[in-house]
Amino acid sequence: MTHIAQEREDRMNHRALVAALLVAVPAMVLAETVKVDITVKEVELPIDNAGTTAPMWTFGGTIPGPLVRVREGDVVDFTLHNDPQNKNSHSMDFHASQVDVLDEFEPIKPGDQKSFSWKAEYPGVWVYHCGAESMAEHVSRGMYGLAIVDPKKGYNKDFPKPDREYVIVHGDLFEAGASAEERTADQRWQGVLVNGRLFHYDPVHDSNASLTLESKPGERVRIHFVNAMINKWAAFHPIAGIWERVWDNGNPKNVLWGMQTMQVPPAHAVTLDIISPKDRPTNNALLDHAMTQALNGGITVLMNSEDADPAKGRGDQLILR
Ligand SMILES: [Cu+2]
Repeated sequence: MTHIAQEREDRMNHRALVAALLVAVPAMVLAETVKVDITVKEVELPIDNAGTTAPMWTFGGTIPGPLVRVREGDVVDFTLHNDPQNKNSHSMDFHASQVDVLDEFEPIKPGDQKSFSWKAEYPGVWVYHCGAESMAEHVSRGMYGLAIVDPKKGYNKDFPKPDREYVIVHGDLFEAGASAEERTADQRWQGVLVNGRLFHYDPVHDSNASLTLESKPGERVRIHFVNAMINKWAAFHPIAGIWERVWDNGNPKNVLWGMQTMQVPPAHAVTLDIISPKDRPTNNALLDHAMTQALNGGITVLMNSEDADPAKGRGDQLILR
């Protein structure tokens, strides 16, 4: 065979292979590269429903920081920006990544930026946080968020598609002037921030609360719960309900059935489903059942009624702000 004929045959074989792959593609979900940029901002933020503010440090200006959602197998192409207005160095530690703590997670100065990539190898719910010195201060001033890595296989009978999904992140509120050492020793602790505010979604304990989680009777509501408190374990329980299933770390392989109270250590996350009775409107209180933590901010009301707002728990309303 001449050189040219061989080349032609190679090209045809290559085309046949590409055609075969294209036929197979609709059944597969192709991995993507997802670009994520987050800017650290040191800002005054409201920490309760009355609008009381405190000096907080944040990813992107909110507590928690932006929800990063990708699919198992995707590559996250990440850039951290440290706003030039800030006074402190900051870093990013994605629990979902497997990299080098001294390289990717190194702190950067105000005005600097740092890029790194990581592959989402495991499905689940993963904390991210700042790891700059003192980590106790940076995290307890609000520098945390979460990444949800959806399973490559998608939903099935063992990991059913929910009707609604909500994110609840519990973090600490210390007195604004508490030092790094005091925070580390759990001194001058004031309460539990639920997605950045005390009693954020609890009009029962705070008459200034204007938001609650909502669902219709009988819907499957999936809660992605993150414990971002630096020293305290959370005891996450749905009053007047039962966790139908719980997936530890949010991984579909780690399933528990019919649970009451889930222990969630600092810097860990779980995914929990609750299904309310179909036949009548009901309410649940989703709380940290450790009483000091419940009664100092860590309670959320879930209202199950036919009037449930169809937008809540869907689209960009997983974290109610
Ligand atoms: Cu920081």
